[in-house]
Amino acid sequence: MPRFSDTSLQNSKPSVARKDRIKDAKNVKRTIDPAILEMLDVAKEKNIITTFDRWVAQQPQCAFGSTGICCRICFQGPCRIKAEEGPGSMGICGAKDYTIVARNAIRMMAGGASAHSDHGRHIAHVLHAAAEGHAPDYKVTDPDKLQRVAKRIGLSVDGKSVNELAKEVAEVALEDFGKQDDSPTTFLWSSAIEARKQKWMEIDVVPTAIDRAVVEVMHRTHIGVDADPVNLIFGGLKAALADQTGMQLATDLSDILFGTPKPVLSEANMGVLDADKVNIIVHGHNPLLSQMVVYASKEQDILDEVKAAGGKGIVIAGICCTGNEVLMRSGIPIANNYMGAELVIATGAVDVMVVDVQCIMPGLRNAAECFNTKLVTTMPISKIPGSYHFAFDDTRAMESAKAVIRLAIETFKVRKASGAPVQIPQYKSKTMAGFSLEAMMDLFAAINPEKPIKVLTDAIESGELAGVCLLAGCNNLAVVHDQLHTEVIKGLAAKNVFLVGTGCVMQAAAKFGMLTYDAVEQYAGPGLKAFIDRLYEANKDKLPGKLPLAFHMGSCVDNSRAANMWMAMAEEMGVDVPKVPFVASAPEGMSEKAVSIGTWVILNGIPTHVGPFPPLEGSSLVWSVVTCIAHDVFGGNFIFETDAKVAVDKLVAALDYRTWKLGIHKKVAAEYETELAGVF
Ligand code: NFS
Ligand code: SF4
Repeated sequence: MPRFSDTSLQNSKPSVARKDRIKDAKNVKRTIDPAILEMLDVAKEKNIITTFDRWVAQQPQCAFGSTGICCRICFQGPCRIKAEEGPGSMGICGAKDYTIVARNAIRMMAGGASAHSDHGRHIAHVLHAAAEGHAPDYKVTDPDKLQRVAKRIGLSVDGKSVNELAKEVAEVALEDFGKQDDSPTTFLWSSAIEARKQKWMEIDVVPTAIDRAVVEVMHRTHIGVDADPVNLIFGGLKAALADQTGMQLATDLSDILFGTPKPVLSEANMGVLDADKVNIIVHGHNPLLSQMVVYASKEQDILDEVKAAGGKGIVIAGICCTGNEVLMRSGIPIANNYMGAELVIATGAVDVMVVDVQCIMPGLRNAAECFNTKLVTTMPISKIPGSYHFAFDDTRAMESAKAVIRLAIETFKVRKASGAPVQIPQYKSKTMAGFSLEAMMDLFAAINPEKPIKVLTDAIESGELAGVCLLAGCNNLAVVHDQLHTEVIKGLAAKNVFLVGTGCVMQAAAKFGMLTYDAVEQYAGPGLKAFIDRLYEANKDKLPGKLPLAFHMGSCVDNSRAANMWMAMAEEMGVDVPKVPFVASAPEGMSEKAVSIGTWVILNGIPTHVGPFPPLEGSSLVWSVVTCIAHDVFGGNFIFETDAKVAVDKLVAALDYRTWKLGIHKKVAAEYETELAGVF
């Protein structure tokens, strides 16, 4: 294979110019999900304003804001960069485009790091409380994972009870938030390979504490502090690695509390609702709430109450990442992803939508009030005017969860008595999820018990697979909902890329039947199909069904599982991560969390595609840092591209380049009988 099979792909230029990027801006039906399309008609009929209407109303959006050159950091502003030269080329304080773009960008990273990490902190507090007996409804469900995590973070495990060890692990996690010494955060450091750690040290982006990294970003972006765009970005990188720390500990501790996911079958899309049952939607992110609702829904007293109310049972279905958490561990079906939340309410079938934190549209309340649906917030930092607030009490979690279900039973009775119309779009797809890294290694171990990960790296080195892609991220109406997700998946699968993923993109995949074996037959290239078939053959006795086209690793915090995967591959291959044929794609990224994840994925040495453009284009300097220079420094860079075909071609080219380079380096190492160069 030549070094660059297609040189036209080796650039950071998007294929579509900015002015042409938003297509069909006045069309409300910006989705390919048939259930949402059906519900948009209902919403129109009932005069319910949804996010699709609000998106159209916002067009055209401000060019200053969307390219990042609007500053509101002090209230002399807003300042906008209006000219190439002269006074209008700077903010009132003299800040140039690159300072403003870089400041705005790293504040997004700090926002993302805060969200993931605060979620992780909550879990660490509950694990600690559970270990001390103060949160009796939670317990260590996976003592083996507890042992593994404890050893990895350097604790001695001998002679300690499960609760003693859990308490110590939780304490180390909590220290990662606020310790004042200059050592790296433990959960990051214990999960990265030496070569990467060296790289991060060399360029001084190692976080010493999560809170500190975030505070430092807020400080350096205050008016009149840091004006150097490169220095600013490096400060943001530290916050991004703090984000990785928070995500690693959120995943580890969730597995310890609720179990490490194993392959499980379920279903996805609105057809999972049932008009004759009590329908509860869990929406948000933290499994502390949603998993407890799932446990409570199985208790006999609750089942009796449902029956007494005339219900044929309870449906619990998920939206967003908390939906992914309970899908992974309990096979709970998915109602939809982020963009569909209001339209799920428009079915009229939802009795309670219970939410915790993150990605919960305030607009849900407007939709809920048109139906019997009760919108219930549960967390002190996340309330919505006009909705119910049931403070979720960790120390009496089961009772709190039952209270939510009882409200749903009451609402169900009112719904049934009122005879209010219910229209559930009859779309749902079968889906397989539950692929923690442990579960994947287990599959690989059936082929190579000594070195499970070698099954994957060998398939890449033999050319059967082109590499691996992590699919991550949100929904964003700047593109047609779920279209880019599904197109990117199909494109990569056809090119024999092994697909793992998290978040709302995997919910899109689930809805469109892509987490099934049927999708393997339909979309996988011959190499990918052969690989998946081989995995299945070796494991069929213990699997609940044939393996899917893409492997669902969980919620967004579970991108840490993918990071652990590429670290394991790098270790096995004896190279640093930038040499591993691994890429990432957030086809419909949107949130601050997506910005911080994308940033640390790049810091890990992984080229990362993002569909909709974050506000960076206003500074050519910052643009070139994130799309080009980052590659020279870290081995990873952003690829911004709204055209699915071009995106797939660029991702595959990045994989091919790595495979080519690895081959050359191996040949040279063999010829000179030297070690394979560790660094990239
Ligand atoms: Ni991730 Fe998950 Fe979805 Fe985006 Fe929001 S739910 S944490 S941020 S929108 S993927
Ligand atoms: Fe304007 Fe400077 Fe204030 Fe930003 S910090 S709003 S550029 S004066």
